[in-house]
Amino acid sequence: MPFKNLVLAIAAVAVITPVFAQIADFPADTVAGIPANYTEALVGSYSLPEILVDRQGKPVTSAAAWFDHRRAEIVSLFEEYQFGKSPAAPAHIRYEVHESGAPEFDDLGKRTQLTLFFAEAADEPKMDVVFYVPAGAEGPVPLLLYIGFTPNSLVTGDPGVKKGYYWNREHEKVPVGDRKRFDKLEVPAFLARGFGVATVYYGDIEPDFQGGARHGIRNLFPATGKPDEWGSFAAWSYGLSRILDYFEEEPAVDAGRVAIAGISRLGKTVLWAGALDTRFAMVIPMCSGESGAALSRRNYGETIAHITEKTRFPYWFAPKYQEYGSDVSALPVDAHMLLSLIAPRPLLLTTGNTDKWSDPYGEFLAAVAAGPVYQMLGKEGLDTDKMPPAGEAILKDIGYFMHDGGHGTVPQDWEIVLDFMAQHFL
Ligand code: GTR
Repeated sequence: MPFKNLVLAIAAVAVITPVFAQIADFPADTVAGIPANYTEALVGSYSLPEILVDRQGKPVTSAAAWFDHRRAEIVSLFEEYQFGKSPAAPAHIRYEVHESGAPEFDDLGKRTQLTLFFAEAADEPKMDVVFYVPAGAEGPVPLLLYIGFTPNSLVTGDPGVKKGYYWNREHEKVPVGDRKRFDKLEVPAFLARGFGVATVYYGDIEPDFQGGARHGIRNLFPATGKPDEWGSFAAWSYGLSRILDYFEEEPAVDAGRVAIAGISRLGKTVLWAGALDTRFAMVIPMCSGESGAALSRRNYGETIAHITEKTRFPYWFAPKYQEYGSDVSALPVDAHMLLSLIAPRPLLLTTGNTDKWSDPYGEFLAAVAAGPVYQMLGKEGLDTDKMPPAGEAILKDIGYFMHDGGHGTVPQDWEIVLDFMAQHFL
């Protein structure tokens, strides 16, 4: 659309709708042939499924009832309708440590590199993990485990890290070579605050394309062909849990204080990983959006219809999820319930005020709606239904921070992550 028309369209929308203070309305757009709404007044009305009423219709009023059955009911609903059912954890994990405690970052930290194998006999698939702990640490340290879009050498920018392989656009696994660094993790910032930091490339667990399952860990398990067959999010989550299995055997890391973080599709991944595996002590989905922390029932930005459209990402989910693109109100779950599964553990959502596709306000509302579960478990939700302006964080047991900017992260997000980790882990 020419710029002048765009300005007029924004002005027209602004006149007829009360523009939500933090996020300016925007004209509709079309993705995969499906229109996307960016006007708050056109979101429509919806009612969220009750978190604290069980399947028999009984109110859930105590921590005992939550842990006794309601939480498990919600997990099964997400398995059945959204993410699919993951296999049980293996009895034993196989790994090889290639390097241990190498001094790095001007002696600020010590680096360890290992490869984790998913099968006892076969060497593929396998994932490379690198982690750093502060050089002066005397005991096991709390750590952030980051799942990244690129191999570890690119995420860390550390020339000592094994270069690795990545999946290119042609769906081939190729050496990193001199590919440029992006998806940057500031390792020294974590070390300086007394935290360890680890990273893994999601493509090592399973490549991200339709049919990628046969190159990844799902290939190791018989396909069920059922509506609740596990999708990529469940596969990537399974990989993260195996890294935590390793940390339980690693004396330098406190496996009881491991936070997980990921951006966008990997933000959705860490939410499901944290919901399934309660050993993760903190969960940080960054701009996770639709089918992550944002309410699917809001018709704003990406919807289930967009995300599961056949040319896009149906393979991320259980096949059944696709049925709800045309009728989200029939879906028995929504994002507020996914967030509630992290309770009572600390949960930090980061978003961006111009990242409309991911619906930052929908993430805020989901966090508000998950608050009663935190409160019932003796913790603090956001304790407000007033969205903070961009640049201002709320950091309770649920945290919410919207940066001024778009999809992804800005340096300020990472300062908030470090503050949130310090608040809960130190
Ligand atoms: C988009 C997708 C989003 C988000 C994003 C990303 O294309 O629609 O749900 O996952 O990809 O991962 O960057």
